[in-house]
Amino acid sequence: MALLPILHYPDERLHRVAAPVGDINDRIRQLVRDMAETMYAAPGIGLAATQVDVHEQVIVIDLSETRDRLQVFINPVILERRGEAEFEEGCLSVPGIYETVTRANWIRAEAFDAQGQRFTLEADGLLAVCIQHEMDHLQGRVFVEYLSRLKQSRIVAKLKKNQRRAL
Ligand code: K1U
Ligand code: ZN
Repeated sequence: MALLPILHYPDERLHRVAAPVGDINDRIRQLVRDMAETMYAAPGIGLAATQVDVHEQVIVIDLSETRDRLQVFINPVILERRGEAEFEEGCLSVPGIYETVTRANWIRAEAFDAQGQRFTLEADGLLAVCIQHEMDHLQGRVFVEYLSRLKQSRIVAKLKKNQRRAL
């Protein structure tokens, strides 16, 4: 297994649109294992392939406290959305920034697992938020892009300052 480097906003590669996975084969299963290791190490509760500079539709999520309930979504599609909820979100590609975003509070989604089995799932609360946040990554969208231009430029300035401090 390998820890993969995570791209940081405003890296242009975070804006690439991910292609559907054609064949769920050993290469994709290795990518899933590496993404899971990277997410657990960060630590985070989700990760999209876009964030590790792989532009294919693969997401991993684990909301469990025991960190042993990995959920894999390959070629995910949202079939239905209901309601609205505000949630404070974070992002491994925007370290140290937490902002409130409004999203659907209930979704029905379809995806393939790492064995190539299609499944559907209904989600609410944090799981619904996390799936939507990760699916946005696959579309090249980062959560801070829901905020005002002023907030976005303040966030970019803060991230650059933090990067300079870390050198
Ligand atoms: O996409 C990502 O960068 C992962 C992101 C997922 C997410 C969090 C909150 C709302 C929506 C989506 C994160 O995991 S940020 C880190 C985080 O939330 C966390 C880290 C450790 C323990 C608990 C939460
Ligand atoms: Zn994110």
